[in-house]
Amino acid sequence: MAQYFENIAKIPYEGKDSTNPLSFKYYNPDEVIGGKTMREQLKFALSWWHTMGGDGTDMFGCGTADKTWGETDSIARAKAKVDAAFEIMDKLSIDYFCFHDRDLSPEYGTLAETNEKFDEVVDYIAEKMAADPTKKCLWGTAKCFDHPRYMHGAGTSPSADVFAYAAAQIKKAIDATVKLGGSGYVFWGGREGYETLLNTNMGLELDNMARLMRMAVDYARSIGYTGDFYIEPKPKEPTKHQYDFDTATVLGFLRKYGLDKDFKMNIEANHATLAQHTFQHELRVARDNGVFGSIDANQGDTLLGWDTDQFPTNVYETALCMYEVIKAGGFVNGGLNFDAKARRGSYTKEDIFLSYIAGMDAFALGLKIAYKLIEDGRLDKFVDDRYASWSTGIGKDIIDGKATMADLEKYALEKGEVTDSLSSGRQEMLESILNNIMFGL
Ligand code: XLS
Ligand code: CA
Ligand code: CA
Repeated sequence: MAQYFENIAKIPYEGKDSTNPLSFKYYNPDEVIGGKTMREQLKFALSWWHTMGGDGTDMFGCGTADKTWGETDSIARAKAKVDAAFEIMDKLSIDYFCFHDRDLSPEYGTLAETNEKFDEVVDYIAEKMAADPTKKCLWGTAKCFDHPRYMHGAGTSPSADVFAYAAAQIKKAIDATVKLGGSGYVFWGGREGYETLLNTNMGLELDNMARLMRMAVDYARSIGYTGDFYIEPKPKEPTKHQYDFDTATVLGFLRKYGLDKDFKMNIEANHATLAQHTFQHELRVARDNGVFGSIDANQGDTLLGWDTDQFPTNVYETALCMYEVIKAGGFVNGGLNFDAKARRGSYTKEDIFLSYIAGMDAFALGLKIAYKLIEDGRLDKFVDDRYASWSTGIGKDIIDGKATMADLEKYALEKGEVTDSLSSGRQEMLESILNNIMFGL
């Protein structure tokens, strides 16, 4: 088997004092944290689109990285990508991968031909997985936003023919996900949104999006799929307004259409930033509503208004993310998919490894810090104390449904001024505790 990265050996864990850039400083796959190995806790995944296909092309210039994998023929290239992906996963100790149908195999002249070639590549991946059962599919999805037919959306297209075409494509992507034993299927609303309401029947578009999701779930269950379905919120880009704006908006949509028992969230850090939320906010909304599922691990740039999909290196963010993941009970079918790309200027093969190492180490550190935060207990205790008035007296009566508006009026009239029942929010002290725990040098 050809090696695509012959100058790069399997990346070892060398610990925090190592200066070898091609080593992990914090990610030690077999180290046990919180009763499970890091590998089981973090469930890292490679994203096929960025890593195997993304060559740095942007609207100002062509690609800088060579992602042809030495092949010009399209099927040969698709299979070379598979070989290279498995080499990368092996050398980085990554167990999972995520894909769009068209990342694996492009479109050909007709849908039938496209499907036939796609099957050939999926079968090839299945063979590789049979030879190395440590490699698993975290989730699959369909790229219903690339081709011109999807210019006005897929499930929300004004054309019923385009809706039908998208359904056919999604059915096939579900088949592939099931064939590869995927534990998740993602709906990211690529162009499911609008540019102007002047030409848009928003009510019909949302009804149709729900219809497509209902059909997809029913079909997948009918063929024995037992994994999760995820919606991945994003507020804008490519459309001005994306219907799956943020977790709270998606929850409203799911509940309206009776889909809330069928879907969880795939939360992406950069999309949270675009929605002007913190990553932790989106995770908390998902956790509090019982719909936390999976994560697209990356980071945006707060100075830019677009989706930069950078590798995550901000340890404050990864720590607070892992804090939410642990509090949500950890990953079940989900994991940490690196929906991230090396910068256009980081174009060498080595940069693929260096960027994954940076992201994986940042999450390994985040995991360790999150456990320290929980074991330390000061933050949790502060929050518990802050809400102590809800476990006794009038607070408990309200929670137990025993207090009426009239009861509360009587209580307030008797009590007098209540400002003294408050105490300081101590934000600065808590941020300092966080620093103390993170950098307990
Ligand atoms: C784009 C999305 C996309 C989804 C999968 O912004 O992040 O890559 O994760 O379709
Ligand atoms: Ca994503
Ligand atoms: Ca993104």
